[in-house]
Amino acid sequence: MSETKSLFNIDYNIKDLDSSELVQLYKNMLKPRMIEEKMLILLRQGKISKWFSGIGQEAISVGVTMSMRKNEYMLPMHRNLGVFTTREIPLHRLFAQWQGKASGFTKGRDRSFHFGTQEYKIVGMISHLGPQLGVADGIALASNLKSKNEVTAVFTGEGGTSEGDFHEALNVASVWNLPVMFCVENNGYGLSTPTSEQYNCKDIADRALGYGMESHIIDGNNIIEVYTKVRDIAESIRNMPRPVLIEFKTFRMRGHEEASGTKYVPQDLIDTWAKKDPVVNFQSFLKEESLLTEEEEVVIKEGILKEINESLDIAYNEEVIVSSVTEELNDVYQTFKYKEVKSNNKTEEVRLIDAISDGLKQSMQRHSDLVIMGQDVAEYGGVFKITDGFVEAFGKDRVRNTPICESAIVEAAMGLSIAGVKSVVEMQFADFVTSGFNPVVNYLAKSHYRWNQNADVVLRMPCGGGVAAGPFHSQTNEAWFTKTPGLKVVYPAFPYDAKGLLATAINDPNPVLFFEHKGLYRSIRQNVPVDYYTLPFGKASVLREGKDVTIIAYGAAVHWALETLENNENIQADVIDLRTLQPLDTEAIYASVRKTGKAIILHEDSLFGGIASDISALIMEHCFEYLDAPVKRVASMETPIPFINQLEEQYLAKGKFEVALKDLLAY
Ligand SMILES: Cc1ncc(C[n+]2csc(CCOP(=O)(O)OP(=O)(O)O)c2C)c(N)n1
Ligand SMILES: [Mg+2]
Repeated sequence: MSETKSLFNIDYNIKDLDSSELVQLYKNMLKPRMIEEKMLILLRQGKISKWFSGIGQEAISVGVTMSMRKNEYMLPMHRNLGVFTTREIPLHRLFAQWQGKASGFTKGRDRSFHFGTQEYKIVGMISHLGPQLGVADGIALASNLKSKNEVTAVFTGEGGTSEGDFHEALNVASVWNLPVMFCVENNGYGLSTPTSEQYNCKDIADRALGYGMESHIIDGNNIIEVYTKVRDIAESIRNMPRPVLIEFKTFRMRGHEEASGTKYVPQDLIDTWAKKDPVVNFQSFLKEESLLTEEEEVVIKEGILKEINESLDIAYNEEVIVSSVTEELNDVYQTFKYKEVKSNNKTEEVRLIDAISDGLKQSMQRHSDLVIMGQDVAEYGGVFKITDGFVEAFGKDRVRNTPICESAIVEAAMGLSIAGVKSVVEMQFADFVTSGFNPVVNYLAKSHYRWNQNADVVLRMPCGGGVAAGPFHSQTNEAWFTKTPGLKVVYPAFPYDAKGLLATAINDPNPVLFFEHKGLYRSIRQNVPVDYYTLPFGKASVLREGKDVTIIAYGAAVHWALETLENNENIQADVIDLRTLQPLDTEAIYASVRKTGKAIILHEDSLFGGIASDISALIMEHCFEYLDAPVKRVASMETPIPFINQLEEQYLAKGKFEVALKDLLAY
């Protein structure tokens, strides 16, 4: 081989591969290369908008994809065209995707490689890079739970490894022993940033040690090495499920994206790596070994070119999407046909916390693969003891303690949903959702709209003040989520509603944030059906009826309003408990305001940008002629929520309500 070695810049050791496999590897690398060359021309002609080149990195996409079984999920990034082509997605569909045409994968809603397809078991990236890694964890967890012995392959660049998501995902995968191949394509740069400014260890593979994980370093430009090693690693993971970190050493031959150029890259580096071109070298090797003739080469190239051109024609000739407002809105959520399960007559007086716990338990019984994840939710029973006894009833597979990593767990929940498994994630406190904010608002919320993939996830959010717990254990942050299309937001005030709405939240295939007010957990009691039942979303409950004024509230504020009315028996008010904020029962609001002519909205959240503002605007827009006074909003102070009782009382809206209500009545 020494002569061979001097001829090629890459040392090919073909091991057990036969000639047809070798030629197949070559063809699979050539196709993305030729597509890219065509795209660069189209880019110059202004026919496509943006291009992230994977030229020089094809061996990784192709070698990894050929190591995977067709039913195993792959989560590629922006330079992994070879994954899509090796999975044999029809090129015209890829081109249509890039042009935003209907036969693409996102109905023109997202660009380039930002799409997934269950048909080809590919889950494309969101722009934020890192979240893919945690989503892979979830898919792999589903494989373990269903004893499927499948591998999940996820990609990241070396730049993406600096994101918290990378660390969280590797840690979770290791602690849970998930069958994931974490494929790091170390191509020297993250946009303009060289590796020396990105991380400070010798090899990224070294990080695996810290997570208690196996790792490998592979020459990413050597297709034989990539394929044979990854094939063996994948097979070994199938036999013994576990995570493996693989660092592929390679180089980004072109700019970050085509418009940005490569000025900051030293020319000698580009020249050195050009000699290691994975496609050119392998072609020379095959020819030298007489595995590929000049004529065969020509035939292969002509075949690919024909396919590219024909597919481009199909895509170009496809009509542009005519957008319809209805279709756009309909696709934000997966259709959910609410099924009412009626409660039987047997009731028991329970606290809010018991109702939630019982409801959750009954859903665990009804949905045999429903998984609960959260910090300390297993043997400890959760910090509020909602899941006390669940491990004994359902086992540790389904009631999972998580490391402290909200991002990775929300991402894992997304991955479970992709693999068809429902989950409930307990945020220890709603405040901590900030550490998993990105996957909530960008992954869970947007996936159905983007590529028809629902996120069958309920996030339980113990929230709210009045418990002297200070700025980080008392917030009620529902408005961060009602703002984001794609999420549903539930906020019950009573045990009966909480239990029935939680059952519906779990049945609903869309992402639901389920707010549970901590101050109500043990203070509010009610007779609640003992057995399972459901309640519909988008239906407020009218707790009291009166002709003078409409009071609109949710959560703890409902109780503040009721208390105020108890102290003022002369006030005749409609009290509307919204119960769900998204969807919002606007009809109940309008009907009441049209009757009373006056509306006051009370909530625990601070005023600006709170839900009261939107409800006020809606009333103004829909009931203006019926109003006898300006709509009033009563909310907490525009400060963080403070710790000590006296400050907290001053902060909360509760103390301001009575005066505001009387002012409105006197208007
Ligand atoms: C959270 C986030 N921050 C920044 C960016 C902008 N951005 C997109 S790709 C990229 C570089 C990624 O580098 P690397 O992970 O090494 O992948 P490569 O492009 O080299 O394949 C940056 C900074 C982003 N998309 N998301
Ligand atoms: Mg990089």
